[in-house]
Amino acid sequence: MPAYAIMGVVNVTPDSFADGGTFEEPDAAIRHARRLVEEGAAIVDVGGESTRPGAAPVPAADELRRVIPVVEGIAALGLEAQISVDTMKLAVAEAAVDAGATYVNDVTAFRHQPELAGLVADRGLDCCLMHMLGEPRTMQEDPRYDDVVSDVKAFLEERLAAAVAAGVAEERVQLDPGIGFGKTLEHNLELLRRLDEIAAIGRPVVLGTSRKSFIGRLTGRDVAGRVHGTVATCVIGLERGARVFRVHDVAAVADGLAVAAATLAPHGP
Ligand code: HH2
Repeated sequence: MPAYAIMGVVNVTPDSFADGGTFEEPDAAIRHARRLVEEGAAIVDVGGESTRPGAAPVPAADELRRVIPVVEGIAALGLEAQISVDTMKLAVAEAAVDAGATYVNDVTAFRHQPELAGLVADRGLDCCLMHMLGEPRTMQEDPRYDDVVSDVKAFLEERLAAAVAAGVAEERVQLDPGIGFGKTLEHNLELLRRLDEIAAIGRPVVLGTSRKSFIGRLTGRDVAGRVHGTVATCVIGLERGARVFRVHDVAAVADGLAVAAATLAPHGP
């Protein structure tokens, strides 16, 4: 794996917090994926269910209808990028894999449907297991930890072990602290500050800070104005050991990471 990879977000939803409704039409989503790859994304992450705070679950039939034509369309382009499906549902992941996805990004870390681990194992897929406290509908209601970094780390170690026990090859697993998923502003900053402790688990760390509300809290910007703050979090994240950056603004983050990576490793990539 190269020093880092950018995962571009393709939300095929009416209600995602950052870009809901913008890419609801399959053609618009497919064009957007092509653009993100041209801008430097090595992975495109296609999702049909918003997990923003307060979001209601989406029935599998709706998620399938949103996601599958887009995965098929992106696969048909033959881009130099891996297709990821952002879902917690076995039926959606299975259909997406049949359509060309080779990466499963599950924000419940195989807790919603443990059978998802079997699919990842059987098909030899890559996966991302993310930490979330509670569920999207209620996760931002007074989240508490003993020590947020130790708690998230213990959770990710447990989910990694569960995935391996279900037959997933350890080298296929990436881990994500779940920025914004049941976390206060201070929890998010503490996780970012001490991300090296999560990286010490020994699996690639995925970081999803893009345009999130804690950046808005710090800068006073609305969602569209959070790109500079997002770049700052990615640069810090790279320095603290993150390897995959899940972002909406690929071109800006690619520039920031290129400069940061050259500075951190002056003798070559
Ligand atoms: N964040 C979101 C969704 N999926 N997956 C991972 N691995 N890490 C994240 O931080 C993460 C994620 C939320 O962002 P977005 O998809 O833009 O919004 P929404 O959930 O409203 O569609």
